[in-house]
Amino acid sequence: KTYNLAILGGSGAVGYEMLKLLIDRNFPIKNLYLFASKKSAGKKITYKDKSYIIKELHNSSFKDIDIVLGAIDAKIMKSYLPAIMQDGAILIDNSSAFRMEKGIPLVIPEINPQDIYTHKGIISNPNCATIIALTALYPLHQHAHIKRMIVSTYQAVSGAGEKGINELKEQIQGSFAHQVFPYPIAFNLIPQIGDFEQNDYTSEEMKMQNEGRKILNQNDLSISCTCVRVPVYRSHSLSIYVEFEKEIDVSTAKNLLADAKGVILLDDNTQYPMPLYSSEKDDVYVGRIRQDLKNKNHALHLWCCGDQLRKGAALNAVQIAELLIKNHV
Ligand code: 11C
Repeated sequence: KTYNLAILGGSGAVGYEMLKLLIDRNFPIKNLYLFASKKSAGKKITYKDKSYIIKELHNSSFKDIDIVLGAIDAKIMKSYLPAIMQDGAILIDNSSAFRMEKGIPLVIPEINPQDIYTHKGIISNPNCATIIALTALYPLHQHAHIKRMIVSTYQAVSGAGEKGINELKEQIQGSFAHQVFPYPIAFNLIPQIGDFEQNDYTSEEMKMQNEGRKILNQNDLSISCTCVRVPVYRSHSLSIYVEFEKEIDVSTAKNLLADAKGVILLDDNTQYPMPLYSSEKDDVYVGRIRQDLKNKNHALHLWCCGDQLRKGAALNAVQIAELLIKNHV
């Protein structure tokens, strides 16, 4: 069987990764349509000798579409939902629009693939930093059960899409103008991603706890985050302190991670994960695993890097689509 697919946001950084992955992973495609706003309509996107013309997104775009991969802004996504539902397509949405809604599965295929069976037309893709952190930590969680995490993120500019990449490029060439980020990002670090909430954390910082609780089905999970934008084009990095209910030591953690799906262990004190290695790769790289100096048997520190356009966005969505068709859901 083959399927009609639509990528919403086909002219953007995540949309392009979705296109590449569908082709490279031989997704059974009947027709593939790329949609975007009027501004990008008519643009030609080429991958592996095949070209796609971006079409303007309308409410009527979803006729005969089986699977919609959403890589557009949350508000715009919400406005198209009635049309998608009416035409009976399944939406796999990368935006934050529906992630925390009750009854809408929020899925990382390595962690909670079973949740796809509960979908009623929408499956949400978690936030990119959340996917990268949880993919790296889930094998340890299964062994020792995570209680608490303190996370600092180092997030690449492409987390803000193509326009984030362009802003860094222009600033490296000498421009000080900035529109996408609140301050110049070239040669700088900006400790704000998203808007500030009442508790002084940013929206991006709250996502890991809120989404983590839903994905792991654990309401008392405590995650405090500091999210920082860094002048790296691609791949988010995270420094994580993680406390467990049960005992765990470094060698057990390394063995678990060495065998884990979607994870590459790179930890021998001459080699460690860096965006340089993880960019344009599917796996999350994990290393620098150390025991906490005080909470010795129950807490670890580690460092991980993952391509947030791939596993943090497009790949996770395509994996969900693959699960759907494999299981005829
Ligand atoms: C960034 N993670 O790096 C953000 C973008 O909830 O999916 C993605 C926001 C989200 O800017």
